[in-house]
Amino acid sequence: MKIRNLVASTSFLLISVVTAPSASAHAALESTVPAKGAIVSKTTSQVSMLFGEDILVIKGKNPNSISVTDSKGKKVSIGVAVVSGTKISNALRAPLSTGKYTVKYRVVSADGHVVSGSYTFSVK
Ligand SMILES: [Cu+2]
Repeated sequence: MKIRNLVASTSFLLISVVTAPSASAHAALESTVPAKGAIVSKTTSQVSMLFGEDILVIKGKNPNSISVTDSKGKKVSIGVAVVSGTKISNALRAPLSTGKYTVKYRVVSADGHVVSGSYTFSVK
């Protein structure tokens, strides 16, 4: 192999590694309802999240969870998270009291990767 070809193929290899779709290879959080930092009414009865890719559902087993707690750490999410394609939602114990709420989520992408995080919203 000529040096120039070697350099070319090495560069190609490097580019391939650098541009490997690590972020897009699994479900990234795209939007939430309520939105991050939003101020919503007491009648808000569920949280839902939309991901960029399908969320994994194993028949009879749900590896995905959403937990919503108030400012004192008291859990207000009830039941289990419901998954439908790229959407996951969880019911809340409405009506909610005024204050700040933290949503913690852990979902498994269709490719098996775990995506987790948290955000807050407020009730006025
Ligand atoms: Cu992935």
